Amino acid sequence: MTPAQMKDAILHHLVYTLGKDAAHAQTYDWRMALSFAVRDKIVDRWFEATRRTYAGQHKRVYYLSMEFLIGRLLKDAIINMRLEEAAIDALQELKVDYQAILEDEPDAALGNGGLGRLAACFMESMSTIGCPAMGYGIRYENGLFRQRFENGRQVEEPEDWLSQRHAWEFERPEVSIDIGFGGHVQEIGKRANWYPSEMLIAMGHDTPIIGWRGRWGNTLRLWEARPMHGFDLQRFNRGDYAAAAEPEALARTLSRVLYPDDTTEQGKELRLKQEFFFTSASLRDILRRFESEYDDLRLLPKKAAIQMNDTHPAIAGPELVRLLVDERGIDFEEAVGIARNTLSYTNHTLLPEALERWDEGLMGRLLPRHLQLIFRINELHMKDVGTRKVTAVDDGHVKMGELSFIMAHRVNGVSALHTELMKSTVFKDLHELHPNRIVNETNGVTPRRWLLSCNPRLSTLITDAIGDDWVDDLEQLEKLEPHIDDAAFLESYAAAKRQNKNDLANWIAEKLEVGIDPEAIFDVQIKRIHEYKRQHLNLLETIAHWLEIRDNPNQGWVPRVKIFGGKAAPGYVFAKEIVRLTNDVAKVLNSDPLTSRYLKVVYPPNYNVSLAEKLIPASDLSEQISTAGKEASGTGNMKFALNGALTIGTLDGANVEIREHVKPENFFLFGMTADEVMERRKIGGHSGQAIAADPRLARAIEAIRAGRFSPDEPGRYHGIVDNLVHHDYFLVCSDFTDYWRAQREADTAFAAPKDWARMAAFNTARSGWFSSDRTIRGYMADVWHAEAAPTVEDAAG
Ligand code: OAK
Repeated sequence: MTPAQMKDAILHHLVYTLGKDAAHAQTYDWRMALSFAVRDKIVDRWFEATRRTYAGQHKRVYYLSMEFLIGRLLKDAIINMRLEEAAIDALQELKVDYQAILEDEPDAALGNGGLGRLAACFMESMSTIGCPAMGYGIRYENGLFRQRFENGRQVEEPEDWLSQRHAWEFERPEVSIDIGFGGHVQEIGKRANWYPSEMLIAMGHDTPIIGWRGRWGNTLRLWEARPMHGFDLQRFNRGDYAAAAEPEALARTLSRVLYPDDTTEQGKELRLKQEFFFTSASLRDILRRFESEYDDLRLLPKKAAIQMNDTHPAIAGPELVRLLVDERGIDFEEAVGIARNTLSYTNHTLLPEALERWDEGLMGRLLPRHLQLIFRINELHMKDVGTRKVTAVDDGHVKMGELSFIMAHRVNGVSALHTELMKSTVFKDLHELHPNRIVNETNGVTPRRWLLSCNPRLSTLITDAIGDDWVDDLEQLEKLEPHIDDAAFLESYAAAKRQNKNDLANWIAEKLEVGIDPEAIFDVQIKRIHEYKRQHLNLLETIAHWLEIRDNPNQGWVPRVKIFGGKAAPGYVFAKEIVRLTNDVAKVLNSDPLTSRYLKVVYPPNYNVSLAEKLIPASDLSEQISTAGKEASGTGNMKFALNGALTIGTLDGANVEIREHVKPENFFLFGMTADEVMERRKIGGHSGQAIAADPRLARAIEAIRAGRFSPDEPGRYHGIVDNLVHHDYFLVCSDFTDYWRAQREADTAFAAPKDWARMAAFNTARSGWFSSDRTIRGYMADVWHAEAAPTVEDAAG
């Protein structure tokens, strides 16, 4: 596509799709016009991919996920379609600011954190590889809340990404599926009829997901809840207007909001309804497609692989069995076999508070037939394995992890360490009964978004050095290794980072009115706020360091900017206190004339995918400091390493594998191992001991306790202090001393810029393995038994 053709296409959409005259068009109108122009190009390739999937009778992968944390789509689409030059030139001619257009797009924030972002990376990788796939989820009207700070405190505001027209989706009113809840069951022989008492409709909305070079395109189908019977005219005519609209409002509630809890289970009825709603709609859509092509349901596992992204879609097991037994007359045991061979399950956390358990009473009321089937599935499993030791139903609850395990032919962890911990802890008994079921598929990230698109300076440098094959074969980055010995290359590498840091410093000055020194170490911790992720460990080190600088302000300190980003779940009191403390610490430190040139703290509000794309390319140091054994994998850690930030981290999740790849000398390791953590917890008074042994830690805690960061309310953080001193389940105090040591090592290393640049470049060169393309190939081989289809030729740029 030439710039002139692009310009014509934009103007065409501006006038005929948006009904706007160029003279009056706003940024929004230009953005929509550009999006439609790009979308047109995508649609042809998307159709072609679908045609090929049908023609080749390829096995399809179905990724069921409650969350897809996509972020913005426009730039991603432009880059993958190789249309950037055309778009920039066309817009220049039209005198429209390209960057402003990109920034105008709201993030699609249909997820909380890691699990949702992983699903988005997987969708992009499956399209790049040419794996015929479809993502299924919920089209939340309100995505993850927007975060604002008011006097340092987090305030949540509703997110409304759909208040403007969404350029990337196609409404599919013809794909409307009835979903029932409640009611009663009538058993007739081996089958049953379920008569729900409440019905609503799931309507599909399709977003094309285009892969690199436009060689393949898959679909993300998101369900919107709609009422079965819209509006009650009788009531309206009687003048009861609110009641007339009630059924509609009630049904729509189901796809209204994303639950804002990351790795905590709330056990709410609406949540269970959301889970069943999207899972059932997806399965029935899958079966409808399958039955349009094949007439033998026993072929299902050969032609479809259904992945359950954590236990949120775990009702897929019993629902698929129900659809096969009650609606298609297949024998129960055979149905369980078909379902199991089709389904697989990914576990994303072992935190006890995250493991879903549904009250039997609630489940029986909402899904009476499913509860019956769960009991039968459970009995059958116990019979098959010859023991009653493990059970999916216990103590009046259905345990969704166990149910998922029993109903899946493969169960996977998301990093090597996490997978081993699954085998030895939560799924120990099940693993012993089914020793081949658990496999590891270490997470990955898409290099298109997380390097090519977000870091153009580094991308250009890489391409100049080794060509552009790295974009879809990220392990090619190893070819950079010989260049690392070249002083000129290293200088360019450092220059790219410096320019990214300058950009970020300017952005922070403008948005937060805080001046930061681009020569300082940019030390970044961005992720959900959670005790196990230990933002408070980072804060304690910050405070201790600040106090030490104050003791001796004229000793040449290595300047540092600590950057935090992340949201706390609205009901998670401790996490919200950490948010507030971070802001209070920032206020005191940034205005301290003795220290502020050496140490600043910035906490931009509303951390999201787009902000990550700004921060990561400008980072020097990546904070991956969770209590060992608690972070299943992490994926931010991979994005940082790829973009040349050095990690300061524990032996947790994928950090272990990152360290092996980038080599131990290019990684700041500290802290206890997962085994040591388990041992340490057994010691009564472990935190008191740690505090007594380290005066720096004692002084930092005392500063918080005495109200140095909350002079107007000295007791504000006594909750945090008490927790640290008396409980400290996540062993912040016990890891502090070693963390401090590693931080000082980072200072020393940063003071030798050439050595630092070499270590950073080595991180980039060795991060290729962390591409989600590699992860997807692993799933295709070990879990889905699916093959890539022959892809379409490259999109002409
Ligand atoms: C969210 C809700 C329930 C259960 C797990 C999560 C979740 O986001 N887990 C995260 O998944 C990521 C992707 O696998 C991992 O990288 C994170 O370590 C894990 O916390």
